[in-house]
Amino acid sequence: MKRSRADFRIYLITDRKIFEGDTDALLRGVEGALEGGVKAVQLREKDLETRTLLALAYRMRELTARYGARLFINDRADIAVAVSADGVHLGHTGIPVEAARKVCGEKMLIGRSTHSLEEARQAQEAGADFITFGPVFETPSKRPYGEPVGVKLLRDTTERISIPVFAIGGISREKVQEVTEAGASGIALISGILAAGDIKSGTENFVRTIP
Ligand code: TZP
Repeated sequence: MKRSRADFRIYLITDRKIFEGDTDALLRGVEGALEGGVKAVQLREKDLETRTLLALAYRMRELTARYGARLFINDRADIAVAVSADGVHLGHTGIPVEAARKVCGEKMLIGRSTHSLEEARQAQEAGADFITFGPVFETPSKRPYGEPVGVKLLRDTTERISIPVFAIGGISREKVQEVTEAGASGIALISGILAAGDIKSGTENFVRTIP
């Protein structure tokens, strides 16, 4: 694995829509994943109003801290700082990495979503600690994330990038070996964990595959 402060291998991303919008159910689902061994969670609830998101972020901070797991906040560097998250995860529409670094300081980690080698290079040059790269495969909710980039482009990217690359998009247990062989340091996923019938044992299966 590439040496980095982003030393986790499974990066769980939240989506409360899987729980019909119920944030208590989402927190229970995330707790199941933490019990199963997840060590990094990204709170990604883009459509929540700021105060509601902040309140959820505090609860997520308390929960992840109890399990010794990292917490990242999607896009909102201000909320990440306010709740003492471990980092922020930036998409395309949010503030650039350099600006987030000014807000968050050197201690916090910065992740960046990327979809091409060029974006991956830019994220690294701008000082991101790690990137997600994808969608590698078709995702259950394909549309918003664009066309799958495929394993070959993932490999081309990991070979040219020195920060950790987390493969994202349609990652199931069966795909883990393929993406790690292509150089991914870890996997980032929503439905593979949160849509499982038994989230804890589903997560344990992932942890066995990518410890
Ligand atoms: N970015 C690219 S694909 C994706 C994001 C947030 C969704 C991943 O969801 P799933 O259910 O793990 O395919």
